[in-house]
Amino acid sequence: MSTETIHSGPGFTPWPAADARRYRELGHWQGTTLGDLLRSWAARSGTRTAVVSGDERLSYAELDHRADTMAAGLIALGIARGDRVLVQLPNTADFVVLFFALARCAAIPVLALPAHRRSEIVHLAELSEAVAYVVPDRHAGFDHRRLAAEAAAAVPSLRHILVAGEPGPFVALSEVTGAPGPQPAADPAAPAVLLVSGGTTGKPKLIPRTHNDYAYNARASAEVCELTADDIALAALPVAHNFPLACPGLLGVLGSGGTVVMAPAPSPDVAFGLIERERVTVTALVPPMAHLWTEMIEWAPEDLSSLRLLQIGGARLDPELARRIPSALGCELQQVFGMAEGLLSYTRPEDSAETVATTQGRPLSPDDEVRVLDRDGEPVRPGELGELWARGPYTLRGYYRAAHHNAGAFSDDGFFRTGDLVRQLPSGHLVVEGRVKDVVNRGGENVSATELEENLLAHPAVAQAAVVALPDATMGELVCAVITIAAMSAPPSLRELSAHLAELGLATFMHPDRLVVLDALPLTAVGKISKRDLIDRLAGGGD
Ligand code: OOB
Repeated sequence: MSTETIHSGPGFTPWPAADARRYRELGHWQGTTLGDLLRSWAARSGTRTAVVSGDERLSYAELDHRADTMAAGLIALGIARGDRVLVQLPNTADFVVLFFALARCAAIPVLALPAHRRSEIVHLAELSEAVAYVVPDRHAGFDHRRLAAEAAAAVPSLRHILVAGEPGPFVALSEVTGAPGPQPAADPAAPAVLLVSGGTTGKPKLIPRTHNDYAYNARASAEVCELTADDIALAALPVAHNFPLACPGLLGVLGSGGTVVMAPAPSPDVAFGLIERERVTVTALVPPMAHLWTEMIEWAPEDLSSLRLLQIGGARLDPELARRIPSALGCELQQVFGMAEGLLSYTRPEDSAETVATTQGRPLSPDDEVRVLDRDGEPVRPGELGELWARGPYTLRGYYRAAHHNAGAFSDDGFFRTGDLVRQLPSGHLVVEGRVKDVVNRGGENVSATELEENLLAHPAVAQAAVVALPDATMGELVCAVITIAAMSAPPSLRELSAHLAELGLATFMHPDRLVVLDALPLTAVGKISKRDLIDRLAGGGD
């Protein structure tokens, strides 16, 4: 197959030639594949530790060699250039070796998260027409070989099931090796990876990220985070997610010559011990987990003093929690607003503490273009609320194999419609105010879920809050507040919460009609509060 066919092949929307030329001329796109990047990192940092996973420690040279031997094994299995391989591995050295081995076969990993189950896996395998599916034997109490058997029965394109660990009826990933030989040339402008969209509605979509754009994503992020070869990063969130993978994450740390420590879970009982043992300097979390860390740190005997930077992103961070983090955890905080589709926004080391606590930073690249538009597609006045649209050197121009959806998700001139409601401050900093669709339509009045959640969180007894719509025959939708209770507090009644909201000056139509108190809120595969699951649960009468 010629590179041209892959490049313009079905499902992938390349950047227009003029933009591609500009991004190359500006030095953002360097024309190197991820497989070749690892080779240059190994030449530079050969004996240094690249990856720590359990008791295993891989130097850069060992990682490079294992990627080559696994690539040879994959090629022997018939994995060819442009083939998609569904990968569902937890944070282990196997993930890293496989990721680079696939790059060296010019094959494309489809990065499922360990928490995905049958409906997502079958959908992703069908959509990508994956030829292979790679799973762990068991992870977090779940037997992935059974899921693999179901997927193989349902999706005819799946020719190989490879298992990290005990293979059962399938092939052990450890057996997929061979003497390193010639490898197919990959096109740096072709997709290196298909990421799974974090969207909250409908089935997940696939996001093609090219070698050029993803390498830039990781390199520029590493610069903003001032990573050096002395940094030791904890991959705490599932590393198949864009944030711990490339923002700057695994790829940014390896590009800086540092060490990545793979954590099997982000929870304090696992992560704190690894931070102490490996002298971890930087990690990334979603807000619910950051909240848990600040609660548990008081009781934890571990020494976290090596930590210099905690990145938090993926969902709205309560400014109160943001202000507490530096003193509670003894490190700097960075807010990261990002999306698998591309655009990243970071607070910077030179930002004031208040800017870090209350904004989601500035776009990563000087060549990121952002527009904040009203419902009619007109720019809002500076500082006003609108929908964020983005275009740039690492923001996709189309979802994979989604022509119909793409027609509504991009402007004619290639801006991606993020679905996020933001304000842009005169300094360029973005403040994310919620999702366009995250409103409850209560008898024609629009209630912003985020605004109500912020006000609920201001009540001392409320630890977490999520506002969702409940269908209602007369009002269309009712406002339902779901909360968890702060330690040592009594649950407030709906009437008490209403009084609290009135005191804060919130209009009566925004007050919740229903209150549900839960021990814990359901989370998505990466650990964000999952409103979809919450709505399903409420509909099922499970409260
Ligand atoms: C990250 O990526 P996704 O693809 O899982 O989710 C993207 C969506 C954004 O469109 C936005 O709605 C929300 O998650 N989000 C935030 C946020 N960061 C992401 N909402 C409020 N504040 C933030 N800081 O979640 C992701 C990818 C790369 C880096 C960081 C996060």
